[in-house]
Amino acid sequence: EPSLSESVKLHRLSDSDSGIIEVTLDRPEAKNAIGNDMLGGLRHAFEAIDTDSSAHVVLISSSVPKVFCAGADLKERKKMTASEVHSYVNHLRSTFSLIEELQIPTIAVIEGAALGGGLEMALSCDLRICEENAFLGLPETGLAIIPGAGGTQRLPRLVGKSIAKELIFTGRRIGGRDAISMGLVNYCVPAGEAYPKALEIAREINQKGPIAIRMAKRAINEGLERDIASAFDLEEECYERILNTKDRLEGLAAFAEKRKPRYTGE
Ligand code: CO8
Repeated sequence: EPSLSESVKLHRLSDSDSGIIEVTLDRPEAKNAIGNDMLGGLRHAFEAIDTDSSAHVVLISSSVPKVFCAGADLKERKKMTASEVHSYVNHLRSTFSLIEELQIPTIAVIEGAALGGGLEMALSCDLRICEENAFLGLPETGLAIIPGAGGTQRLPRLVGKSIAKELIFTGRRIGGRDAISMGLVNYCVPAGEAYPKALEIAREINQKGPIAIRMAKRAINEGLERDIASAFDLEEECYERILNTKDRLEGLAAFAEKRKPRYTGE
């Protein structure tokens, strides 16, 4: 596959896993800090994935031991003018929104540090799997800034207002076990097991009706932003969209014939 930037690799799994796409952060010398090159690479990767109807689920992983992502690149930041910082942060925000609004599910594989913008990226994903020795935090207030790429909004929506405030006000790093008890991650597993766990979940999703998965994600994400009556309307609209699919008929046929369905995304 083409390399999109030095620090972001895009890879499609093979054979029956070919609906699974892996985006790997690969900038060991800076612990996957998000510089301009990585930001451009992330944007290209997710734009490509969003227009690929054969992509069904995305893993976001790191090739760097003990690190998911160290957040914004603080060395590049130091050299930026005020207007460059402004445009960098806007680019970071819109890239994380692109991840969040991707039509297909995304899973962050957190094998180590997920800090600042690194945790904000993971918060933009649908699911998070971490290892026991991972640590997560939003240290921004210690740098006299606030989480500016969605952290003040996505964290409280995920773990509640009170816990989000404690994590943001103190900037404290928490371990994987605390993260699971707060509902910040879906699973906390022993070292070395996050990737296999994420792959197991990706495979489960990959076998489902692709349009159904897209509609389910849309109904949940957009519905949570609406009042309940209009959220039910949205569910109905998403349901209507799957009624006319070939895959729905294939699902019924497979059930009747006691075999596995073969979905085509039509
Ligand atoms: N930016 C740039 N370089 C970094 C960063 C970073 N965020 N993190 C690590 N590096 C570099 C180090 O400077 C070091 O470089 P060098 O070899 O030249 O000294 C190299 O990576 C290795 O780092 P360490 O020696 O520290 O490696 P360790 O394995 O001991 O520790 C950690 C790894 C835990 C990741 C540690 O490096 C760390 O704590 N990094 C800082 C993490 C941090 O504070 N991140 C938050 C940044 S703020 C942010 O993301 C805000 C985003 C929202 C923007 C909105 C603003 C308005």
